[in-house]
Amino acid sequence: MTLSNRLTARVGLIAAIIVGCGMFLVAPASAHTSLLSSDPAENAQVVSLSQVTLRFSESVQRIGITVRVLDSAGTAHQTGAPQVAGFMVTQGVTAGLTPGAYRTVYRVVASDGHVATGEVPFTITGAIDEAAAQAPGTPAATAGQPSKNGSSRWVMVFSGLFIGIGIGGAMVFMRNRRPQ
Ligand SMILES: [Cu+2]
Repeated sequence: MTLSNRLTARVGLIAAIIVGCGMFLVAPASAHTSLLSSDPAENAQVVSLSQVTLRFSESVQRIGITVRVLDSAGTAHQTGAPQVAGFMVTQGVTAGLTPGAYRTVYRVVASDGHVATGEVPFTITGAIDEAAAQAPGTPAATAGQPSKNGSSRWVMVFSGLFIGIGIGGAMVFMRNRRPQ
Protein backbone atom coordinates (compact mmCIF):
# COMPACT_ATOMS: atom_id res chain seq x y z
CA MET A 1 0.00 0.00 0.00
CA THR A 2 1.44 3.34 -1.04
CA LEU A 3 1.36 6.49 1.02
CA SER A 4 -1.25 8.13 -1.27
CA ASN A 5 -3.51 5.07 -1.02
CA ARG A 6 -3.28 5.27 2.74
CA LEU A 7 -4.08 8.98 2.68
CA THR A 8 -7.07 8.42 0.41
CA ALA A 9 -8.37 5.71 2.73
CA ARG A 10 -7.93 7.97 5.74
CA VAL A 11 -9.64 10.96 4.07
CA GLY A 12 -12.47 8.66 2.99
CA LEU A 13 -12.90 7.39 6.53
CA ILE A 14 -12.97 10.91 7.98
CA ALA A 15 -15.49 12.01 5.35
CA ALA A 16 -17.68 9.03 6.18
CA ILE A 17 -17.55 9.86 9.90
CA ILE A 18 -18.46 13.52 9.27
CA VAL A 19 -21.39 12.57 7.01
CA GLY A 20 -22.52 9.90 9.48
CA CYS A 21 -22.43 12.35 12.41
CA GLY A 22 -24.29 14.98 10.39
CA MET A 23 -27.09 12.54 9.62
CA PHE A 24 -27.18 11.48 13.24
CA LEU A 25 -27.58 15.09 14.38
CA VAL A 26 -30.20 16.08 11.79
CA ALA A 27 -32.42 13.00 11.61
CA PRO A 28 -33.77 12.82 15.19
CA ALA A 29 -34.84 16.46 15.30
CA SER A 30 -36.70 16.33 12.00
CA ALA A 31 -38.31 12.93 12.00
CA HIS A 32 -38.71 11.00 15.24
CA THR A 33 -42.27 10.81 16.44
CA SER A 34 -43.64 10.64 19.94
CA LEU A 35 -47.11 10.54 21.45
CA LEU A 36 -48.36 14.08 22.15
CA SER A 37 -51.80 13.28 23.50
CA SER A 38 -54.40 10.55 23.56
CA ASP A 39 -58.08 9.92 24.22
CA PRO A 40 -58.49 8.47 26.76
CA ALA A 41 -55.55 10.38 28.25
CA GLU A 42 -53.03 8.75 30.57
CA ASN A 43 -54.72 7.65 33.82
CA ALA A 44 -58.05 9.10 32.65
CA GLN A 45 -61.34 7.74 33.96
CA VAL A 46 -63.98 7.38 31.27
CA VAL A 47 -67.58 6.24 31.63
CA SER A 48 -67.50 4.19 28.42
CA LEU A 49 -65.37 3.71 25.33
CA SER A 50 -66.07 3.33 21.62
CA GLN A 51 -62.61 4.15 20.24
CA VAL A 52 -59.14 5.33 21.24
CA THR A 53 -57.33 8.21 19.55
CA LEU A 54 -53.58 8.81 19.53
CA ARG A 55 -52.00 12.09 18.39
CA PHE A 56 -48.31 12.00 17.42
CA SER A 57 -45.71 14.73 16.93
CA GLU A 58 -45.01 13.61 13.36
CA SER A 59 -47.10 11.92 10.72
CA VAL A 60 -47.07 8.15 10.89
CA GLN A 61 -47.04 5.59 8.11
CA ARG A 62 -50.13 3.57 7.24
CA ILE A 63 -48.17 0.35 7.46
CA GLY A 64 -46.75 -1.29 10.55
CA ILE A 65 -49.31 0.17 12.97
CA THR A 66 -50.77 -1.84 15.79
CA VAL A 67 -53.06 -0.38 18.44
CA ARG A 68 -54.35 -2.78 21.06
CA VAL A 69 -56.72 -2.06 23.92
CA LEU A 70 -55.96 -4.55 26.69
CA ASP A 71 -57.75 -5.21 29.96
CA SER A 72 -55.90 -6.02 33.18
CA ALA A 73 -55.78 -9.71 32.20
CA GLY A 74 -54.13 -8.82 28.89
CA THR A 75 -57.17 -9.66 26.75
CA ALA A 76 -57.47 -7.51 23.60
CA HIS A 77 -60.68 -5.53 22.95
CA GLN A 78 -59.88 -3.53 19.80
CA THR A 79 -61.90 -4.14 16.65
CA GLY A 80 -61.09 -3.41 13.02
CA ALA A 81 -57.94 -1.86 11.60
CA PRO A 82 -56.41 1.35 12.97
CA GLN A 83 -57.33 4.44 10.93
CA VAL A 84 -54.48 6.82 10.11
CA ALA A 85 -54.91 10.50 9.25
CA GLY A 86 -51.57 12.29 9.28
CA PHE A 87 -50.60 12.72 12.93
CA MET A 88 -53.73 10.97 14.21
CA VAL A 89 -54.42 7.27 14.69
CA THR A 90 -57.89 6.05 15.65
CA GLN A 91 -58.71 2.53 16.75
CA GLY A 92 -62.21 1.14 17.35
CA VAL A 93 -62.94 -1.02 20.40
CA THR A 94 -65.64 -3.60 21.01
CA ALA A 95 -68.89 -2.25 22.48
CA GLY A 96 -69.91 -2.67 26.11
CA LEU A 97 -66.53 -3.06 27.78
CA THR A 98 -66.88 -3.89 31.46
CA PRO A 99 -65.57 -1.30 33.95
CA GLY A 100 -61.99 -1.83 35.01
CA ALA A 101 -58.37 -1.01 34.24
CA TYR A 102 -57.31 -0.92 30.60
CA ARG A 103 -54.37 0.23 28.57
CA THR A 104 -53.82 1.31 24.99
CA VAL A 105 -50.67 -0.33 23.63
CA TYR A 106 -49.38 1.16 20.39
CA ARG A 107 -46.64 0.65 17.86
CA VAL A 108 -46.34 3.09 14.98
CA VAL A 109 -43.75 3.76 12.30
CA ALA A 110 -42.83 7.43 11.79
CA SER A 111 -42.45 8.91 8.31
CA ASP A 112 -38.66 8.39 8.59
CA GLY A 113 -39.08 4.68 9.35
CA HIS A 114 -38.33 4.90 13.06
CA VAL A 115 -40.62 2.90 15.31
CA ALA A 116 -42.35 4.45 18.31
CA THR A 117 -43.99 2.25 20.94
CA GLY A 118 -45.71 2.89 24.24
CA GLU A 119 -48.81 2.38 26.30
CA VAL A 120 -51.44 4.58 27.95
CA PRO A 121 -53.23 3.27 31.05
CA PHE A 122 -56.81 4.37 31.77
CA THR A 123 -59.92 3.22 33.61
CA ILE A 124 -63.46 2.58 32.43
CA THR A 125 -65.76 3.49 35.31
CA GLY A 126 -69.10 2.61 33.75
CA ALA A 127 -72.30 4.62 34.34
CA ILE A 128 -72.81 6.11 37.82
CA ASP A 129 -75.66 3.78 38.92
CA GLU A 130 -73.76 0.84 37.47
CA ALA A 131 -70.72 1.69 39.56
CA ALA A 132 -72.86 2.09 42.70
CA ALA A 133 -74.37 -1.35 42.13
CA GLN A 134 -70.93 -2.93 42.13
CA ALA A 135 -69.28 -4.24 45.23
CA PRO A 136 -66.93 -1.63 46.72
CA GLY A 137 -63.27 -2.23 46.09
CA THR A 138 -63.49 -3.09 42.40
CA PRO A 139 -60.70 -1.61 40.27
CA ALA A 140 -63.09 0.89 38.64
CA ALA A 141 -64.25 2.25 42.00
CA THR A 142 -60.82 2.59 43.58
CA ALA A 143 -58.45 3.39 40.71
CA GLY A 144 -56.94 6.86 40.91
CA GLN A 145 -57.91 7.43 44.54
CA PRO A 146 -54.79 6.03 46.25
CA SER A 147 -52.47 8.50 44.52
CA LYS A 148 -54.77 11.43 45.39
CA ASN A 149 -54.91 10.38 49.03
CA GLY A 150 -51.18 9.78 48.97
CA SER A 151 -50.38 13.21 47.56
CA SER A 152 -52.66 15.08 50.00
CA ARG A 153 -51.01 13.16 52.84
CA TRP A 154 -47.62 14.35 51.64
CA VAL A 155 -48.91 17.92 51.41
CA MET A 156 -49.99 17.63 55.07
CA VAL A 157 -46.62 16.17 56.09
CA PHE A 158 -44.70 18.93 54.35
CA SER A 159 -47.04 21.65 55.66
CA GLY A 160 -46.49 20.32 59.17
CA LEU A 161 -42.76 20.23 58.60
CA PHE A 162 -42.67 23.83 57.35
CA ILE A 163 -44.91 25.08 60.20
CA GLY A 164 -42.65 23.24 62.67
CA ILE A 165 -39.52 24.78 61.15
CA GLY A 166 -41.22 28.21 61.21
CA ILE A 167 -42.20 27.95 64.90
CA GLY A 168 -38.76 26.58 65.80
CA GLY A 169 -37.05 29.39 63.90
CA ALA A 170 -39.26 32.02 65.58
CA MET A 171 -38.45 30.59 69.04
CA VAL A 172 -34.71 30.65 68.33
CA PHE A 173 -35.05 34.22 67.01
CA MET A 174 -36.98 35.35 70.13
CA ARG A 175 -34.48 33.64 72.46
CA ASN A 176 -31.56 35.33 70.71
CA ARG A 177 -33.26 38.73 70.96
CA ARG A 178 -34.15 38.48 74.70
CA PRO A 179 -30.68 39.29 76.18
CA GLN A 180 -30.40 42.58 74.28
CU1 LIG B 1 -36.59 9.19 13.62
